[in-house]
Amino acid sequence: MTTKKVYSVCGMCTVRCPIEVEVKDGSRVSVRGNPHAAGIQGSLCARGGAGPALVSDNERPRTPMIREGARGEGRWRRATWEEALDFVAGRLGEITAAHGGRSVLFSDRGGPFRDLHQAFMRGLGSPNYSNHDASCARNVQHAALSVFGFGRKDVVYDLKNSRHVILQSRNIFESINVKEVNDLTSALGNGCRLTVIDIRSTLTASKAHDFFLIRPGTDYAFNLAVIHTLLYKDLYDGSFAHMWIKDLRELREFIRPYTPEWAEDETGIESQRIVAFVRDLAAAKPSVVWHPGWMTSRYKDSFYVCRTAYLINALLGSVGAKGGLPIANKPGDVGRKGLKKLADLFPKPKDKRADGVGWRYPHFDAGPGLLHLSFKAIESEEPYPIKAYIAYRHDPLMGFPDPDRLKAILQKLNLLVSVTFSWSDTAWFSDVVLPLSPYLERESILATKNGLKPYFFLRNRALEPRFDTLADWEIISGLSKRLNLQPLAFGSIEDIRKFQLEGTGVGIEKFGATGMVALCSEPTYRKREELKFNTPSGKIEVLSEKLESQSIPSLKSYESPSIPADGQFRLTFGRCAVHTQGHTVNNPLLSEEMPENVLWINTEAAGELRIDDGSTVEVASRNHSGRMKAKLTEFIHPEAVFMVHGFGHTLPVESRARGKGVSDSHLMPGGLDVWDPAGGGVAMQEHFVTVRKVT
Ligand SMILES: Nc1nc2c(c(=O)[nH]1)N[C@H]1C(S)=C(S)[C@@H](COP(=O)(O)OP(=O)(O)OC[C@H]3O[C@@H](n4cnc5c(=O)[nH]c(N)nc54)[C@H](O)[C@@H]3O)O[C@H]1N2
Ligand SMILES: Nc1nc2c(c(=O)[nH]1)N[C@H]1C(S)=C(S)[C@@H](COP(=O)(O)OP(=O)(O)OC[C@H]3O[C@@H](n4cnc5c(=O)[nH]c(N)nc54)[C@H](O)[C@@H]3O)O[C@H]1N2
Ligand code: SF4
Ligand SMILES: [Mo]
Repeated sequence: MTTKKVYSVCGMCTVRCPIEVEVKDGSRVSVRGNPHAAGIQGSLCARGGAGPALVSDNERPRTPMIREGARGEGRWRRATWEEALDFVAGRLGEITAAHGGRSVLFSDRGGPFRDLHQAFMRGLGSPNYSNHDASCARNVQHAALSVFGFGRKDVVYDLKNSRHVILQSRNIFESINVKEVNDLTSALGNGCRLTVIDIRSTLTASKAHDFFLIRPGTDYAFNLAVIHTLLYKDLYDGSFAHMWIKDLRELREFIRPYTPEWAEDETGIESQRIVAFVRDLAAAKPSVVWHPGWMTSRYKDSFYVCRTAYLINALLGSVGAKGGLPIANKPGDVGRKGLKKLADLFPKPKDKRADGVGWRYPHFDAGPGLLHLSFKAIESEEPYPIKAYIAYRHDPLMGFPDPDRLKAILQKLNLLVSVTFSWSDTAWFSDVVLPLSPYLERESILATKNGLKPYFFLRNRALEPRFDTLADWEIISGLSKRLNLQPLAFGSIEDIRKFQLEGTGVGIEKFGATGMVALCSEPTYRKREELKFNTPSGKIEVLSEKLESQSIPSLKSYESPSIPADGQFRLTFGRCAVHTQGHTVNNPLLSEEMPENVLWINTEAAGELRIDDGSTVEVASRNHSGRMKAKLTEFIHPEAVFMVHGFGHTLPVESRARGKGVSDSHLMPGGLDVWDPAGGGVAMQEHFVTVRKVT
């Protein structure tokens, strides 16, 4: 028996935890967290543990496929890689010859390996590289940019050293990032306080010292009252504010009417509880993490919830502080050189983005733009036609609201390509499916993790592909060769990695021992006096020139969310611990753990509708309905119903997932148009449904 150890990166979700894979006899694998990685120390979540089942799953695309029937009909022709890559490159060549490079749209899942994709898009001459984030964390990203001048990942959540952690619409023990779970667990063991603000009681809430069951969509009111209490009861960190917060006077003026008593009516949370909570915060400052949120594409004012969360951190002096939100170090911050960028192989495209980001909307981050606005550009052909779309590890037909409408828009394309390791609604609707090897069967380009102690890391191939699938770089190189993008037509992963490491002083052999190369020896915090913000004033800004110049208020007056009409509920959603979005529901192990989603509904509200626990209900929006089981609980706000996202699959190729549960995205009619022009995210919790008992 031969045993080998391979350092790699989990691919069961986008957190991408470092892993150690043990391979016996070239085919039997077991996976655990990389024991050398701080905060991971061998652990994985259930989904990470189910990685080998993804490899053994026969119900995934096993060869390239070219569509024969109508889009979505499911008639396919199996193709060789030669044929499939020739086909895609040929079509891309025709389309770019007729409409220019800018007529190609590409979206992926962001993250540390995106350089390869951005390089490919630059090679094609298209500015329209995008990602999923308009349906995830754009509001919090734009909030960070507006107050700090840098992005949300330029600060670290120093959970491990925190004295009080506040999770507001952040279900940390079920919507998992393994390092965050471990760090918070260890902090709780050391006496850290945990406060959870949610519309329902989650596993995370069950571990909290303080739990606020808030009326859905009123978090902004809650945060305004917290700021009011900090300022008017003089509980904030005055010396930090003096040094680093601009426009404090304007904030104090604006916040005057938003008292805890006022917030009580909005949020349903007693004012004395808010005041007592703020006193607890003040006692723990500056080692406080008020999490600004992750999946924040929820409301039309989610952007302002995130902005106020950052401002509260600033008022507590936690920005930059140990145990708070210290600044993340990039290689340059610790005196090292970063990886050489593949994107720099080609010049930056001159065209404006089709989604308007960077010109029509100068206050948004142009990096990945806003995908729902690119979809609009496909529909309107304004500012110019988009004719090809490559969805790369992305399933917008599951992850954006109102898939029927999106399908109608995608019909305008001359080419729709999906690169994926599992079937998805988008893959099924595509013209070509390019099957990617699951992460255990492929290697990736080198990547960087910024943080208190930044490091480079790599994903190695643990197994040879079972089917006719390829690695990312093989697909991109294959296309680049055919499209005459010679600089990107690398012949081997070693060549790519050599290129990336040029000038860094690090050789590839340095990755051998642990799969990672640390760029400094100890976690590095900055002194309070040495913080730097990239805003025009160099300080944390309450008033943002960028927003104000677009007639967007920096401090928006509060508007109360509408109360559901009689017989209706606000549709809310989130994640569960054992599935990732829509793409693990058919996983042989995880589908057993949780085969379907259920509808959380308040016991009293259910009683009025004569719905019993476990009975089947029909959930309906204007033009869609679905059937699922009801879960009755007093621990959800009566205005809301809740379901786990990612269910309601219909594809005939997914026998384990098909027909199980309900898709939340289908219950959001017109949802592509419901978005926030201040924060950029689609607002997916601005939809209402009816629920009735099925007899
Ligand atoms: N209604 C509603 N919509 C939502 C959400 C919700 O809760 N409700 N959640 C939102 C959130 S938080 C997010 S992040 C997005 C997620 O949206 P997506 O990113 O689209 O979701 P995933 O299911 O993670 O991945 C999409 C596809 O990528 C494939 N894939 C996974 N890993 C890889 C890989 O490493 N390489 C390649 N090439 N393919 C891979 C999967 O097989 C899957 O088909 O959806 C958002 N949309
Ligand atoms: N197991 C697992 N872990 C994951 C993922 C996964 O798919 N599965 N996906 C990863 C990704 S892409 C993301 S973005 C993160 C998401 O991480 P989170 O943002 O933490 O995840 P969610 O479960 O979408 O939402 C968190 C909570 O918000 C609550 N909520 C809904 N409406 C309101 C409201 O109006 N006010 C308040 N205060 N709370 C509200 C929900 O009840 C839910 O418990 O998780 C990541 N980790
Ligand atoms: S959080 Fe779980 S699924 Fe996601 S990368 Fe880490 S181990 Fe894998
Ligand atoms: Mo997400």
